[in-house]
Amino acid sequence: MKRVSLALLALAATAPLQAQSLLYRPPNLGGTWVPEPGVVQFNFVHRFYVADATGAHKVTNFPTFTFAVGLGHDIAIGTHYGTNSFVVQTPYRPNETEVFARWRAIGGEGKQGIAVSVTPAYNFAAHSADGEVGVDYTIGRLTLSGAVRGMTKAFGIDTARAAFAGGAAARLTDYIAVSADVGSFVSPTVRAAWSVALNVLIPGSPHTFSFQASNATTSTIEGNSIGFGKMLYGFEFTIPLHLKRFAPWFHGSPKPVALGAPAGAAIAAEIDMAAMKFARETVTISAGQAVRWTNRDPVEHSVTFDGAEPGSPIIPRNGSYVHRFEQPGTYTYHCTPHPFMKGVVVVK
Ligand SMILES: [Cu+2]
Repeated sequence: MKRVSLALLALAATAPLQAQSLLYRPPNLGGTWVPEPGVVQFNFVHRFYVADATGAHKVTNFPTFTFAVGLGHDIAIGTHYGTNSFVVQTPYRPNETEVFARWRAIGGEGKQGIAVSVTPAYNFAAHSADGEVGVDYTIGRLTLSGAVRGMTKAFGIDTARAAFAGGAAARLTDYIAVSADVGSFVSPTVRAAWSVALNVLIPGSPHTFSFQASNATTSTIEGNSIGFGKMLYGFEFTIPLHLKRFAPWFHGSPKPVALGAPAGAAIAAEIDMAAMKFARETVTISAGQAVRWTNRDPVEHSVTFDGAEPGSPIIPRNGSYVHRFEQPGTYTYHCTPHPFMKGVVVVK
């Protein structure tokens, strides 16, 4: 029994983020990810090249924004918006908007084995009904990805087209992965798209970041399938926004919570935690007296002693924590979530 629970613990420790992660997908593949219900996924791809023919080092940028919302049941809806697109040339459309729905029919992000998703989409620049079937196969630290794409009117030209893409992401550690992909239309006259990336999970956060090189401009089904004439460099940043985080906007102040020593300890000093600081950096009390900290900030804080003295749990907004000091001494402390918040209690 114990062994089983230990194994479960180990699994939980290495379980992937419950958010779209670049550690499981190469840059030009949509992958099979679907945001959790109640999560808005905001991803930002930015690619550029520098033209220095005239010595002016003009930077040309190709940003694509992704917004997607998880609706539950492995379904999401979203949009890709590329502000500098070359997908539709006649008539030239500088911007490209694609709306999509995605249903993950099999598997889950970061889970071992096969995952399959279906992504119907509409590209407003091309006036084309587009779609993608994505397949991921994850085995250990390797994820292989493939996609079959179809468009009713690719590039705004009245021709139905198909494209294929394949790639892989290899996780070197729990925080770093390398990935690459190639995608191409079923047409020798259309340049294939490719990309390579170094992907990182930002420790202690739900964010992933990738440094990439590619010849594809916009991150849409069409944009990911056609190469531009130049090599672009850039990055992608993934930001899951948990809607419940915004609850303080809509609810009043939470009820006060009292943590720490039972009432009755003589409180000799009050310290507010406000504006990400301990309002009084040093207080002096006598042995046997107590200090009360009160969190006036909208974020959580803690009182964590640098020495052996036991400290507080996480103190929520409007929470207070009382600690009684039995022995004379100098007690330095900090806030665990914000280590730059520091204070001292001197006990005589
Ligand atoms: Cu803090």
